[in-house]
Amino acid sequence: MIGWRQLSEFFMRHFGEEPELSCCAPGRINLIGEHIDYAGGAVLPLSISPGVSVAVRSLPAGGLSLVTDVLGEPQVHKLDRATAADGPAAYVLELARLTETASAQIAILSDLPVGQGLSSSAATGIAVQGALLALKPDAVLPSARAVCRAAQRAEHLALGTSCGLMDQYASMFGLEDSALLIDTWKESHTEVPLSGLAGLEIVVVDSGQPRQLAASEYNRRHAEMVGALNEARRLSGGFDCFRERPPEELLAIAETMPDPARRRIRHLLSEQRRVHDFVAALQAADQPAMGRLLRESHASLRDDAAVSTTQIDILVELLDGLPGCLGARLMGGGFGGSLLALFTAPVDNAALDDLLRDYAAACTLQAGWLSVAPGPGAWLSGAGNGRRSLAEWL
Ligand code: GAF
Repeated sequence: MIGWRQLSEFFMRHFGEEPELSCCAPGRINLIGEHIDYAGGAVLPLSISPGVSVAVRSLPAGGLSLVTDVLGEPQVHKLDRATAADGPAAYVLELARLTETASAQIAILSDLPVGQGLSSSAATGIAVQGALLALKPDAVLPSARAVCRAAQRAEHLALGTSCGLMDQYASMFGLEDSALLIDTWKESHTEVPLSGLAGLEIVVVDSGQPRQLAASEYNRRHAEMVGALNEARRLSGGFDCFRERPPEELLAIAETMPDPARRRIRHLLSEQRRVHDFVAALQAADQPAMGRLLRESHASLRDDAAVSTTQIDILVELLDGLPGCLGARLMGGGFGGSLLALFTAPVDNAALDDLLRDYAAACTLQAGWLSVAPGPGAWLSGAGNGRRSLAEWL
């Protein structure tokens, strides 16, 4: 994560003065529980060490100014409705509106790869709001959960992705030594210690496949899932969250429904079971079981959720065949983007590089990989101050 010194130098270079404070919010990986967070499912992400860092300074007037390295060559942008029609600038403008900030200088730096399923936009949503709220500690502050929901809403409105709450929640509440089992229906979580991953390396592989249609396809899967769930709710005589009903009962109902509704519900139910099985495997340090669950998850994402691509399927298969790889699967929204793989540490770099060359030859796509480590959830800091957890402060 980019620290105070580098961030405040960047801020001073563009605004000529020191920032007042900063907020840093991490990206996340999702161990398991994909495409179920918008349907009330329980999911198992963990926050990682790279993330988005935001420095701010309040102004009595003059509007909002933004400088960032994520919009190409850094330069100061004036943020108003006329100039920020869509994309990242509109997103930051929406986040400022949510915190009722009319005038401020904002600098954003990120060491989180963008578009690789590590949830850089959710981290931005948390870090921008955290920093702007910290500028006015005397105001009535929203709860940490409300900040997560606001970031989610801003993503819906400004970026056009009808995402669930997993990424924002993981970025806000993440812990260095635990994954979070998030109940997205109740908006609560329990901590699952990561000691069961000892001796493993968490590898994120960027497929190199651009996610141009990702938002529209993702939104379509979301709509299909919600539509299928509403139909199952009607046929079953009603429920609030699908987890109130025995999965066998809902599966039997799903089998009477036409495709794709049947397959979407099948994914929801089987992925939910895998999340709980993964928690048990993590607690028992049963690493082969974790690998098997990742492989099963990918099969379901490919066949029932239909969010994979031919290229990603090829890459998953290549990774699964690599000595030391326990299992691999598509991670995040899908339709390109990243994969998650668990490896017995240390990863054989040369073998992995060779594999990516084979993949490049087969798919004409340049893939890359990085090993990620867990990191803490969002925090506030300033010149000479220590860190303060954002979730605890709110
Ligand atoms: C994206 C979304 F932002 C999440 O809410 C989640 O639905 C994920 O895709 C798929 O599990 O990261």
